[in-house]
Amino acid sequence: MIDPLTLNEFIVKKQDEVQFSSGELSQLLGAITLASKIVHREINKAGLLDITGSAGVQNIQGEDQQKLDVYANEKFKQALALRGHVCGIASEEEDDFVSFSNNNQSLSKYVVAYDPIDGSSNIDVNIPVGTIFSIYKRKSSNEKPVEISDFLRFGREQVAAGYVIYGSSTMLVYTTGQGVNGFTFDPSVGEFYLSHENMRIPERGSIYSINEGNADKFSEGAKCYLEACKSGNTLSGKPYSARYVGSLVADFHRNLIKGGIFIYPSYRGVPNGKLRLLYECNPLAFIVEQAGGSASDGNTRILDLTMNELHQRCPLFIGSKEMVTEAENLMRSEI
Ligand code: P6P
Repeated sequence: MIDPLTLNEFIVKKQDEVQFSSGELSQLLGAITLASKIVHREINKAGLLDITGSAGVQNIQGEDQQKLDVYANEKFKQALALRGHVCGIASEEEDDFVSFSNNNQSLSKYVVAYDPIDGSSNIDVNIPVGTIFSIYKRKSSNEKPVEISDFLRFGREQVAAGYVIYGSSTMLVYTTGQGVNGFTFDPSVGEFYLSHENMRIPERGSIYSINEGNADKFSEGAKCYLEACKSGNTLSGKPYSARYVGSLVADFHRNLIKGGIFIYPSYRGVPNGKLRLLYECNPLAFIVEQAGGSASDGNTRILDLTMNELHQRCPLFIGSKEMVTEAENLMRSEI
């Protein structure tokens, strides 16, 4: 049996389909996969190393940074600074964007936004976590260092997006606008191999993912939708199954494969929801649309939302197209 394609072999094979030059995408994804292999190694030893738990500092979101958040952030930043045609990055763990100005990096064409470890508080309890990344071509002149305007973009301008899920196996899933493909890491070889070619999300599923612990603070529309999921007053005519890991990449990945909807709505006290537009919602929205699904904030397509600040939050309804439409309609009907 022939080995499946490695990530690099796949990129070369698909080279004429993407808007990157021959080596750029390989090097960009090469930097990301290098850092993800290092993070994979540390996560898999988390219980044996003093690398879990709080780092004793908070990020700009006011969230306790976990030691692995800080470690992973540095690894992705180093890899992208040294190898990736990148003039600057934005990260959940950085207050502001970071400009790479050494050895002509500032002239590079791409900017990358990433959440180095999403759901990191789950590491201590062995629940899957993930890295999410988003790639844009810079807008500003490459005669000057990168600017904030290179990051405050519409999600529809992304040239690539992806995530790594550190779960029962470690997988990289990405899109360049030509469909979605998944690669599974073989640690014995140190390679990502094509395992999920041309991923498509089912038009409809029977899984809803939402933190019902916040239900008493939900809008009437959200409460109505929740009731419909439980009573079976849904498209499928029967109750949905509740699945909520509390790790966005894990919930998203399961729904991408099985069909379903993930919702992090706005609710009393959390007017814009919790998830960040730049390095969580936009990349996953690009992926889900490329896989035939949809993503909105309950009203507007995520990829069309205007971004006014780097760590801007937005509500997120993402998954099977028919289920997202159903949720939007039910929630509007009760407003
Ligand atoms: P809650 C993890 O902290 C995270 O950012 C996402 O990975 C996850 O979907 C969400 O927050 C969970 O938030 O409020 O339900 O605990």
